[in-house]
Amino acid sequence: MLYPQLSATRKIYNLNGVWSFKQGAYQPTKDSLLSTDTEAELMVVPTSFNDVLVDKDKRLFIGDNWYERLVDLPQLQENEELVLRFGSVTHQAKVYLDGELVAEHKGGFTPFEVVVAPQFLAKDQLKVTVCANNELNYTTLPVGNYIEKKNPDGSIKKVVKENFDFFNYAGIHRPVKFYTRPKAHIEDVVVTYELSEDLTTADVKVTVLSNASGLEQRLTILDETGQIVAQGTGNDVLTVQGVRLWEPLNAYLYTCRVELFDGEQLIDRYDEAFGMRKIEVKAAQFLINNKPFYFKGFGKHEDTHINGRGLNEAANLMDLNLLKEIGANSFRTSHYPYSEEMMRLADRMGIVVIDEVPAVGLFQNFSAALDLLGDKDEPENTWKVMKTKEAHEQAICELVNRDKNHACVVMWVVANEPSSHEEGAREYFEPLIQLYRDLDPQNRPVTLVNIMNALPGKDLVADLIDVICLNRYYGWYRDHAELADAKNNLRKELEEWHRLYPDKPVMFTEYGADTLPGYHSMWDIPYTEEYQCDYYQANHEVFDELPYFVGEQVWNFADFETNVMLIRVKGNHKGLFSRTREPKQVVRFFKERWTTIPNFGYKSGKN
Ligand code: BDP
Repeated sequence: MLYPQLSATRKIYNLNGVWSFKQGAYQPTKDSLLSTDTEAELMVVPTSFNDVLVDKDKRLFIGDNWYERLVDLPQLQENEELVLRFGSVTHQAKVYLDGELVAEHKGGFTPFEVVVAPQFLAKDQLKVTVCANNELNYTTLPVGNYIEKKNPDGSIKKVVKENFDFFNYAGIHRPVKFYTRPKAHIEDVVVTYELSEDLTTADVKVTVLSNASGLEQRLTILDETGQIVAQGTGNDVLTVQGVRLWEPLNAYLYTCRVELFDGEQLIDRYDEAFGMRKIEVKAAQFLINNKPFYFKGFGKHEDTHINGRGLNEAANLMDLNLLKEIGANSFRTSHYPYSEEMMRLADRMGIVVIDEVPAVGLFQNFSAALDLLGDKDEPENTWKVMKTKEAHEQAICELVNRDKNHACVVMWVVANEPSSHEEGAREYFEPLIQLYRDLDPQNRPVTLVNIMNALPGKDLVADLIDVICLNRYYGWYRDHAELADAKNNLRKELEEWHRLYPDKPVMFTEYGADTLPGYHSMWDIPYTEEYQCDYYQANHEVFDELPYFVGEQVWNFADFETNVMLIRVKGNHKGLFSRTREPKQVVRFFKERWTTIPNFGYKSGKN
């Protein structure tokens, strides 16, 4: 799906701002007006509604969250159509125009759009109503434990206990836009390229999806200065000489201009930025542009004060500036697809991204939720109780469709910490991993982020993926405050993975220790700033011994909001930065380490 862009043939109207809002029952009709409902209040778009409402029950409300506004309609040309587009609505959306249901979308982290049908364009004004439902259960991604409780008055209260370790923020999280496009238009652009062996020449193939027949497709590739470097039409392969590669922290983006012409008349134009780089996994190395890359970076969250999970572009830019400042080069979109705006920023700044679907919580009675669930029946087999296959397939399709052209994306994640050691895991994941491989026009590597319970030998899927990505907490959840034991056990486990899969690179996608800034100790006492440093030091000593260990992404970039749990002190505090992005002591330690580890050539691969 194309990101909305202004062009000679397309206009954009921003529908962000203040909308009417109500939780619970509302039936949009032709004449209804949410703003006149006695329970209606105001809400800003885009943002999570949770923290903005300043009321505990509303913050934790599960069910239908209604948004509505009136919009003055622009005048359209005879040959134009109007599209209503949402960057994301979390988690299930229903969209009504003048009270009529026109679109539904499941999944809270990917865009969707609907063409405004002609009957809605006859008036000057249109009523747009959106229902954002935030229920999660065993059919959705992420997975939630859905419970219904009885209120004293007999009514039902819906409750979702997250089967994952972040707060279930919801609402209209990303921009809402109207855009116009010609009725005969470009629907999608797929850019692939074949680089010569020395990476200096590229044969670029641009596949244009269009609903128009009989129009000429003109293709132009421009460099960053706007100079034309290749031109062609339709199915031509466009050859670019003297390629400037997209490199980590040294980005270079070309623009692929796609135009539809009727004779000499321009019908539609769309510019897609793209970078060229080569990704390959072999001999226990992760190669970018034929050079062994070392991942230095973070698992993150879309999480800021006030905005919750809503788009916060200033925070995004600040985070990537901090990421660069500390000497990092990458992040993982844990645990869901991040905004299109963030992906575009990463492309421009040369930040390497591991891209993840919201497949988190695929572990029945995941420990983070355990103390909330209380006395539950014995867990059954995850793969018998989860009914997430359909949602999972859809999430993969929509993610690849959205992010396929991004140079920053170097690998796909099929799931974070699923129960990959339980019977049925292989049958569940094999077709999903294959789906990524079938869909991705750039054939990027695919991984599954492994949980500590699925140790080598127990895990049932590692042979199907390209890179062994591990979330490990030796020195925190295991060997707590026993860093010498932590090192030994970590080394033992890594050696075992390498013995089983000698050709696959191994990396950490999570490791970390909760740390409360301002807590200090002469000794290695957990939660202190000193312990965080000692914890990382112990882990790094092991990483540095192993030639097949190709990356370290810490958990987490910043402290973030979670559900209330015994093991969470107003959120998860494993950040190197606080939630307000103030550095903990460990930041200096990382900066020293990461500015001395080169992006390329730090590890030699197999030993
Ligand atoms: C892992 C999860 C992550 C948690 C983290 C932690 O992937 O979402 O926040 O551990 O416990 O289980 O801090």
